[in-house]
Amino acid sequence: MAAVLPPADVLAALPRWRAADDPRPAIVRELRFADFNAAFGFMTRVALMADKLDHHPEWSNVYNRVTVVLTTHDAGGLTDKDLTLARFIDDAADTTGATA
Ligand code: H2B
Repeated sequence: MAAVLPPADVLAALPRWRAADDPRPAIVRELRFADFNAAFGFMTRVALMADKLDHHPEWSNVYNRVTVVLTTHDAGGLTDKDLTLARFIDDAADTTGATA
């Protein structure tokens, strides 16, 4: 199983993420896109990668806004898997024109 990382280390490596309001060690990023089409395009990219990595986000979407929470359920904390998916999400957000 992946090793649990200190949340402060994970957050230091991911400037666009913050600690989630959650009893578990978890990180969150709130994104905004031009419209629903862009938001769903972003989610589609992330969904395909998440399934490939076997590491899935907890997320919600309202029109052009997407909130993503990452944590590793199996490990009970943050791991390299969250770092990897968060970095992919940051890249996908840039590519899809996220404004926040
Ligand atoms: N996603 C997340 N975020 N954490 C997990 O521990 C996890 C997952 N485990 N996706 C995977 C699926 C697991 O349950 C399967 C059985 O490997």
